[in-house]
Amino acid sequence: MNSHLLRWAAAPTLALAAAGACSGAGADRTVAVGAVDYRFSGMDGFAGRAGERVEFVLTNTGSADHEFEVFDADGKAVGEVGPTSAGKTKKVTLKLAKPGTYRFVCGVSDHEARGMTGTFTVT
Ligand SMILES: [Cu+2]
Repeated sequence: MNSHLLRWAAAPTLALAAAGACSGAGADRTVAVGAVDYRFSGMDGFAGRAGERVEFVLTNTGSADHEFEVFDADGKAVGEVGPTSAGKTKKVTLKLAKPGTYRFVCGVSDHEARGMTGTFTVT
């Protein structure tokens, strides 16, 4: 009797979900941010480390649309969670490249003036 051992090299399943686009792939951590009419929550006590990638997950529990835009210490736009409707959640992964005081605002209408703004530090 000849017995043939057939070995099937199982191809490694490398690419499960190849393109992670820009949703959390490679983020160093996730921060949940809340938006209501008219303030943010969840950013108290947040501080970043230069070079890290943070996934900001914005949940709008208000009734108006809200955004979450981030600017670095030079006032340069880092990125944003765009207009998010009431009851919805959207997210973005941003690289906090440089140290300094960053600013975040809601860019919808006059929401910044109504108090939807704040800062955090990156060291
Ligand atoms: Cu807003």
